[in-house]
Amino acid sequence: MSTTDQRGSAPNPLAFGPIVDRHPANPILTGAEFPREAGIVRVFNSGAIKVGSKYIMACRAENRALEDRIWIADSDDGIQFVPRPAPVEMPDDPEFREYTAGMYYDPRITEIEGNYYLMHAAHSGHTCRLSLLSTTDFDHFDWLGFVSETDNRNGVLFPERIRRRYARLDRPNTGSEFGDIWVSYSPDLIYWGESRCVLRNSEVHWAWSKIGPGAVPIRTPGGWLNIFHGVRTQCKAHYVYQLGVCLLDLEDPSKVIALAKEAILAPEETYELVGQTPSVVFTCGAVLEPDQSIKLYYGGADTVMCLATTTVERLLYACYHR
Ligand code: M1P
Repeated sequence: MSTTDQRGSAPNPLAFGPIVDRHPANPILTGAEFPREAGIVRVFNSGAIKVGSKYIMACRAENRALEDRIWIADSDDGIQFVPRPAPVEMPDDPEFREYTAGMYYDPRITEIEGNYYLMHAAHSGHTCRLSLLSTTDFDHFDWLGFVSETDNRNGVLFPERIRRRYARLDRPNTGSEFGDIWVSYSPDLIYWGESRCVLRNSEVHWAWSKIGPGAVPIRTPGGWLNIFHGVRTQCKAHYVYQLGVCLLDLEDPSKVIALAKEAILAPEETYELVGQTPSVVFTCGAVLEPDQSIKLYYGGADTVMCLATTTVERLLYACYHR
C-alpha cells in the first residue's frame, strides 16, 4: 500500500484521512437510558460482540455511589442499544463480594469454541485483579474465579487457542513492568503463565505514562490487530487517553509485527473531553463485520458509550504507514 496510486498521481486517501470515523449518533448510549430506579448515571468502557445478526453489549454501568454493574444491552443494528431490565447477577460468593465491594468493570466479551467469556477488572481498595465470567446465553453467568494475582488490569482473551492454549493480553499495574502490555497462556482459563511482555509504553511515543489492551484482538491473515489505549500525562496536570493499533504475530503474539506511530483516536469531541474523567477514549470491544468493516465501541470521558467505524484495511494501513 503506497501513498499514491499506480500512476503516481492521486494521493491514497488512507495516507491523510482519519483512520476511524466517529458515528454521527454519538454518544450512542448514556446512563439516562437505563431503568430509572437503578440510578445509573454513566455507562462507558463496555465490551461488545455480534451473535448471529444481533449485537450484545456488556455495559459498565455506574451509579452515583460509584458502584459498577455489568449490564447487558441489546441491539439490532449495532448503533441503538437497549439495556435489559436488570444487571447481570454477579457471583454470590463471599470471596468475590469481599474482594470487590461492588467495583467490577471494563468487561471484554470473547467467544471461544461456542462459549462467551467476560474478563473484567475486579477492584479492591487500591488494587485490582482480573476476574472471569462465562455464559452461553447472556442470561445466566457462571463465575470461574479470579484469574490473576493483584495487581493487574485490562485483561482480554484471544478468540481462539494459540498453540493449543488459551491466551490473553493484560497489563500489570505495579512494579517495574507497570504500564506495559503482556501476553500469558493457560490450559484451562484459570491458571496463567509463560507471561511475556508484548509492548512497552516507552515504545509508544504518544503514550509515555502507560498503555493497556483494549478490544478483543482481531485475526487477519497477517497477524492479530490489537487496538489498545495509551496514556500520557499532559503538562503534569492530567491524563489523556487515546487509542492506538498494532499487529501481533499469529503464533507468537509477544512479537509486534507493526505499530502505528500515530494514535488512531484522540479525545476531541465534547463527549470525550468533558465528563467524569476528562480527555478519555477507552475501548473494550470491537465487532468485525463480514465485509471487513469494524464497529469500534469506546467510552467517552468515563461517562458515555460511543461508536467509531473503520476497516481492517485502514487499521493495517495505520500499522504500517501512519
Ligand atoms: O479513567 C480512565 C481509565 O482509567 C483506568 O485505565 P487504566 O487501566 O489504563 O489505568 C481504568 O479505570 C479505566 O476504566 C478508565 O477509563
